Amino acid sequence: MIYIGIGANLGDREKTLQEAVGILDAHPKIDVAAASSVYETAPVGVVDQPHFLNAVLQIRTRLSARKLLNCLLAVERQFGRVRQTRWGPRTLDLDILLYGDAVIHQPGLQVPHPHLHERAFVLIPLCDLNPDLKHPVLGHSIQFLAGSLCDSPVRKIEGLNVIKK
Ligand code: X6L
Ligand code: MG
Ligand code: MG
Repeated sequence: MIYIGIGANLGDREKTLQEAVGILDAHPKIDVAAASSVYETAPVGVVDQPHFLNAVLQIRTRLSARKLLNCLLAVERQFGRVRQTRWGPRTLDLDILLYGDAVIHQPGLQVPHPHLHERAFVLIPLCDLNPDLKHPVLGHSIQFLAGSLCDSPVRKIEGLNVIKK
């Protein structure tokens, strides 16, 4: 199973998430199979920036991890993402969290995502989709990792779905 983290903290965050998921799902080689709830989350890394909306998608694709990454970066650019300060605010962030059990260390591409196991804004939404999923390196379940968090809590936004049906 392939999981993508999606986040935004600039502009119309809700609209951005929904449109980005629509664009991904419209790709001939990507099927968005499921989406978590949407969460409002306090910024981590650089704390002096707007709050994020974060969610996690489960997708199906036959694209390699590298090809998928290139596709995600292209969608980020479509939403006007400019890379300025490290960990700074962004209109759209799309990260490969897990690519099945693959462990990848390449320039610009690390899977599982290096912060996955310690970030509430990833683990809590991932728990919505698959709490029993095992981290391919640490061996712990997502539910277990979510229970060991030190991050500030995330707030579920009721009635907001990134998949427009
Ligand atoms: C020490 C050093 C502690 C670095 C934490 C954590 C850096 C996470 C970057 C860190 C550190 C990141 C999001 C975010 C970012 C997001 C929320 C990152 C990259 N992305 N905060 N901060 N949601 N809530 O999607 O994840 S910057
Ligand atoms: Mg990120
Ligand atoms: Mg990213």
